[in-house]
Amino acid sequence: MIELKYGASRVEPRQDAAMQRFRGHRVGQFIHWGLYSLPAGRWEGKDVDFAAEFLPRVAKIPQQRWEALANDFTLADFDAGQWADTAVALGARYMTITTKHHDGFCLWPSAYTDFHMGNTPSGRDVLAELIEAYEARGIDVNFYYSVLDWRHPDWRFTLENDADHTAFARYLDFAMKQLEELAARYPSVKGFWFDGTWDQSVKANGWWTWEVERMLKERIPGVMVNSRLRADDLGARHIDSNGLLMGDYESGYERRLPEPWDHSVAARDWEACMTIPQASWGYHQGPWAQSTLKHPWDVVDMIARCTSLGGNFLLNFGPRGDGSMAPAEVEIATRVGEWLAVNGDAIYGCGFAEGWDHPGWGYFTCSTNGDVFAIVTRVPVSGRIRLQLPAGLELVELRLLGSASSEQPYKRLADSLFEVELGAALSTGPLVFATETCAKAGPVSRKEPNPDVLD
Ligand code: FHN
Repeated sequence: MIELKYGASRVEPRQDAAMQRFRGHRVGQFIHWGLYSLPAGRWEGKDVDFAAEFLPRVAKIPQQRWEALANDFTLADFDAGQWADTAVALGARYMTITTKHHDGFCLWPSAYTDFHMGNTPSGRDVLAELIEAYEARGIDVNFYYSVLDWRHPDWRFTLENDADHTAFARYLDFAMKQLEELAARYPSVKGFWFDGTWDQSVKANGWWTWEVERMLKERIPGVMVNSRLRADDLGARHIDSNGLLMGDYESGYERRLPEPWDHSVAARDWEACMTIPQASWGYHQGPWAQSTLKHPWDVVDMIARCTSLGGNFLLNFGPRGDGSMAPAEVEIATRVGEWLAVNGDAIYGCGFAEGWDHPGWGYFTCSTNGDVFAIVTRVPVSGRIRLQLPAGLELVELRLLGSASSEQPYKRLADSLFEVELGAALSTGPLVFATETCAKAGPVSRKEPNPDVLD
């Protein structure tokens, strides 16, 4: 073990009520909204085919012109209730909103910069409005905060000399004050989601990331902090130099998910975040983004995959510059939510199904009471799946969620192997079967070893 002052604060996952609540949520709504939502990936009449929130960098927009966008951020169509309704439609149990992204613009009236929502025409406290609307619907609110800040004069990517160290120390002080401010203004926030922490300057200041976590937890008991905030004494990120998770859950899966058979990830709490278009977090109006929107069943597949591996899924929305949600994203949310309304028993509060091998046709999930669900997201051309039970279990019943039929659409192929006929219900999207099993009587016969696979 390496002696670390700023490494992980625990060896085992958190088990307190706030953590268990977060773990059970499984589905969250991410929101990227800021000045970049106004140009929405287009500058001077030309589409810039890159993530919309990177527009000022990619299109090399002069700082003054970027800041002038604040005058157009009028919130003409912003309605916190409408956003929260979209989260309800999605079936999200929590929401994470960008309080400050890399361009430095703050969605709250910060005392430590002029570049904030309070200095836009409406001057509205949108974070307060959002918290009220979401919490009224039973949805937890978390804050995204970018440590990286392209605008702040003291931000440094690397620390080359004494002057850099001095400036960056001022920057860290500024960011700490902003975080204290957020915690004081919005004490019901349930978690902080940090980003922009990958530069050498931050990695060289692991103590600060540790101090931020400590400060937030002292001010808001139970608050969650993602691993992306953290660096240890030696600059290791997410996982400290002794292999232990820093923060409360691992947040390294961004626009990618673990392999479906990689059960090792289930040993930790984790969350994956995902865009609806291929690669933009902020709203991008061009065909580069709009022609790549995910199908609702792709999203369901990802939710099921994350749940089956013990992780949460945070689906990003990019509201438009006027404050309205993009209709195509609302439509996707609604379709996913309709599926969850029928099949949510297999997702909320569920996790890895110990002993059930990953099936090629989808996923197994397991509730806290041990109920196992078979989620069929990849239908074989035969319209049938093979259901392999763990050794020692007997199948008693299969119940198709959302169906009143008591028909048992399976037959035994071998000892613990069953074939399930999927039937006509397929058109309604991924099917979920609740399995009822019992222990087998008599000696347990193990699966035949596969001679092509080496253990
Ligand atoms: O650069 C950002 C990006 O804009 C977005 O905020 C995502 C969300 O996870 N995080 C960063 C890249 O890691």
